[in-house]
Amino acid sequence: MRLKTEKERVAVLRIASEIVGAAGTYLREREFVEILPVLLSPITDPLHHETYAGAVDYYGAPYQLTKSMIFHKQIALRTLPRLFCFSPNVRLEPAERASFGRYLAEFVQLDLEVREASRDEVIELGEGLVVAVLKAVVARCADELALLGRNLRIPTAPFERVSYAEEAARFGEPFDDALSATLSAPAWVIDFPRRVREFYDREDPRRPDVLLDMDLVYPEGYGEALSGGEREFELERILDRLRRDAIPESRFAAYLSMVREGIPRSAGFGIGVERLTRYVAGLDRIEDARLFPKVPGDTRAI
Ligand code: ASN
Repeated sequence: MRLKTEKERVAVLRIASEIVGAAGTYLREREFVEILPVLLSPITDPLHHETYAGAVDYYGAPYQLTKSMIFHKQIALRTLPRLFCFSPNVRLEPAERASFGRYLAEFVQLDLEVREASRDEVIELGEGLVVAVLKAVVARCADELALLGRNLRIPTAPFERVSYAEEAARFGEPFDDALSATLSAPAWVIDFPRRVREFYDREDPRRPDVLLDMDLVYPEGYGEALSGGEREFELERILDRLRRDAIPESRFAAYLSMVREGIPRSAGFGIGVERLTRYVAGLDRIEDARLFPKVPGDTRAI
């Protein structure tokens, strides 16, 4: 649906607020510590697709607006074993992406990382988190869901897992929307090939070019929910990935000096708050999931 009344907008904002509260509670109860977001840094997620740079010149120093806190999560794990952050991300997406209804040039992701964790462990955590959040919304926002005409089904864990290679053979690439349209419960896509992902997701030591990563895909055509995986943490392997992806080491000098000192093995993920709100509230377009949305290409947004 598209929002038509202020009452509907209030209902969505209450649901979004419940999502943020319930997710934070779920993680705190499991000994996660919430850290404050970083918005400016010489290093940020290179992402796999092109966006406008988001560069800020500060006394000649090339700072960037955060695209994801992946590197800060890894470095922060030296201090805290389990952490999360409601992290504002600025990804100045090209205008063509507006038509998908699920991109914003500024959004918030719930980004988390766990020291010494495996992909299976963070998959289980993700399932628990999504189910807990949906249950909280159904229990506490029943009036809001009714007003929006949303009949939200609560999935049961474990969710189905499908491999990237099989789905690419079935639908072609990219396939998240086509796959999502066939699903009636969230499902994991695992084992992305190296060519479609960033250098920090860990390559399976036994299967070159296959990553130990995953996406969660929502049902009913709502598309991608979450991305994450196990991480590369050893200097030689990271340098090798940079070389193979033709990324100059100088771009990540600040990160590499931390890696040289040592960062822990880890796994984690980030789940988009507006996309989760869109799915929970049953919204056609992501701009209805928050106030002050920045739709790709819209330069009049405030
Ligand atoms: N936050 C994601 C992760 O932890 C990365 C991303 O948003 N690109 O894997």
